[in-house]
Amino acid sequence: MNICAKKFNRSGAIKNNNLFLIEYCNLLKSKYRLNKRVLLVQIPQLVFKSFNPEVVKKKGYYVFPPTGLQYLYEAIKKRDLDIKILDLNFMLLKKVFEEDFDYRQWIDILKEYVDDFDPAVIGVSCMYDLGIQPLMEVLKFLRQRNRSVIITGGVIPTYEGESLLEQDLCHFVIEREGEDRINFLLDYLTDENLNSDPCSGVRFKHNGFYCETEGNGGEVIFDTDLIDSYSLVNIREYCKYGSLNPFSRIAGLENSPFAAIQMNRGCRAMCTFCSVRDFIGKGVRKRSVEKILSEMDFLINKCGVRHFEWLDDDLLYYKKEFQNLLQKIIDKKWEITWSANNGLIASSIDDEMMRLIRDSGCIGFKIGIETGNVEKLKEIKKPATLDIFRKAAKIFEQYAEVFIGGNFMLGFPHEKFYQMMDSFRFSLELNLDWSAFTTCQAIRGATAFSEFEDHFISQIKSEGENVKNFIPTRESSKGQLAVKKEALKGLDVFKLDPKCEPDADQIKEIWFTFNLVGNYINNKNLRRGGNPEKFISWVEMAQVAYPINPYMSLFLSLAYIIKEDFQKAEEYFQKATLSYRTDYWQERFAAFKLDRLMRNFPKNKAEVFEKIDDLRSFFLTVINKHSYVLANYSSNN
Ligand code: B12
Ligand code: SF4
Repeated sequence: MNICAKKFNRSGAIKNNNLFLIEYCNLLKSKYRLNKRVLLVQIPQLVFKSFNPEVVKKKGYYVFPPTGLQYLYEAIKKRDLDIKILDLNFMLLKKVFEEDFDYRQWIDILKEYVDDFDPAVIGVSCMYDLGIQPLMEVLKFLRQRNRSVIITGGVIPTYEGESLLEQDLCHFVIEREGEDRINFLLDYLTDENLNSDPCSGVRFKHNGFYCETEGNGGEVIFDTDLIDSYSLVNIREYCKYGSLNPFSRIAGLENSPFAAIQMNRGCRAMCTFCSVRDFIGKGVRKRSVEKILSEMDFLINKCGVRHFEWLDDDLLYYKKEFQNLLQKIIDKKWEITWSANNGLIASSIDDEMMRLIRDSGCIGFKIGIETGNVEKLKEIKKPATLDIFRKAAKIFEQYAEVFIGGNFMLGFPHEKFYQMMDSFRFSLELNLDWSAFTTCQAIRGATAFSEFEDHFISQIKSEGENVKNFIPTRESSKGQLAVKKEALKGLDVFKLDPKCEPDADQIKEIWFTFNLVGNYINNKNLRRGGNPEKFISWVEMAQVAYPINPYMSLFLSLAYIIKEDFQKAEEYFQKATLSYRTDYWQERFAAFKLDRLMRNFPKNKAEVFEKIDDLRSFFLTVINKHSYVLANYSSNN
């Protein structure tokens, strides 16, 4: 069998004979006297720096089931092993929710679990930068405990494997998709050799050498269902302690279970700021419609699931199959809802697709737009043009029941202010239900950030201390921005030099202004003919994560006046009044003329429209004035 290992590190140490894998596994086997117990661990998905137990009580944190680990379980369940999944994120939220547990002691949950189960092999998953801190804490604890073989996988270990091995934080790093690789490794780590195909991408350090196995690329034939794995994941309970995103809360099923589901792996595109192509490989692999339907059937009829969230990066790629799936969902009359917050590709949406999307229970989705600047759109290799988005937005107008948001990013490498303004103006033009602006984050494996190696190394060295959130106000538990004094704020951001490249602090202020003006003052659902229900359901759900944000309360109050629910309107007005008393919010409200609105608060629907119209025309005048200046720069014009 061709099992060889090759050099993979930058420092030049080489071992290119895969017998070292066998040698290393034998060494570990004798050292740890391996039993048959395997534990797969999902780390917390929350940011401890801004953790707020009150938000837990309102189910404001993410509680995604450990889908990646469930796929691993399905791949290795045929082995003679006793396998368990520990979702530390779920356990932590549950304990805080039920027992007033001190969240800082979360590692104790793991301690207790491993002491009890005493697994021989522990696999730990980490999917993004914000997980670096908990990942390091988990690995340090497990290595100090020194009773198990530690394997780590997912996005961060894939790109930071060398560093994790160098610090002796684990025995193996498994890169990219894990199913085939973990089977290949278990052939040598356990006494049961199932002759799995050798795969590349299993890394380890042996006798001072960094080794990586060789074999096939580990691209998984992706057509399994996750039914058995749900015996290890109590999906019924997830909805009690958090949410997947505002959609899972909007579904209006307070205590009905939700689940995550996947049809395809990979994406047709290769956007420069995204790592999907590098991580999953070229092309898109799909699961059969039958497998997906049987998984859904099980989740609906055996676990009571009422809402599904698609995890796909390119859900619409297999258009015919997806439409077939949607039609079958309609025929089954399951009366479920679904959403796709991760984003759909606009060019695949036509009228027929939208009809099926709506009729099969979709309550909402996002489309990836990222930028409204023509040159940036080309530069980032987004598979779209502004006209494709315009065409899609036109179709969306006919499907007002579905909540449709656009994803935009601010602060691409070398992005100039006029390009950000193009995005903002385009978001106003498209007039979707929501424009989700986030700040661009350097992510591993994306070509746009190939020169960010030092930044990534510093994140690992600082054990995740300096990792920033992609929504700036999520960095503090009070939901407030902390930026340097010189950054222009409020309307002044429009005075920025069009050619300047705003720094990180300035981008946060631009984000604040775009979000407030675009999604609140200019929201189409707060205008005549709009649907205030949509605004209310989205913002009420989003507010769970920002309980003391006064502008959310203020605009919710206005939306309830439009709905003529004056009691609710008053409640939100009081809430806004209470939290707006701080210097921080008074300054912010004054900057957007919201203080005046608070003082002369509208009493009825007509007054709300009138006052919001006034505000809107004031802001549009400011924006248009600057658009005139920007016209000299932007290739959009
Ligand atoms: C659901 C999701 C989340 C969930 C949490 C998921 C989790 N389990 O932790 C939430 C909503 C919290 C989340 C948040 C973020 N996410 Co996210 N998220 C996803 C999403 C859509 C699905 C993940 C998933 O379940 N995939 C399906 C399973 C089957 O695949 P998998 O998890 O990759 O698992 C496989 C392998 O990774 C590997 N593996 C994983 N773990 C382990 C462990 C071991 C031991 C082994 C051997 C193998 C292994 O084997 C698995 C089976 O093949 C992915 C995109 C995608 N489609 O995958 C993005 C993705 C992971 N997120 C990403 C990012 C950037 C984020 C954010 C930082 C920002 C953002 N813009 O979304 C935030 C920050 C979170 C925060 N706390 O504020 C990026 C990561 C890219 C990168 N290079 O860093 C991705 C890839 C999206 C993208 N296209 O850019 N996310
Ligand atoms: S379309 Fe989305 S998932 Fe696909 S490469 Fe671009 S950003 Fe990534």
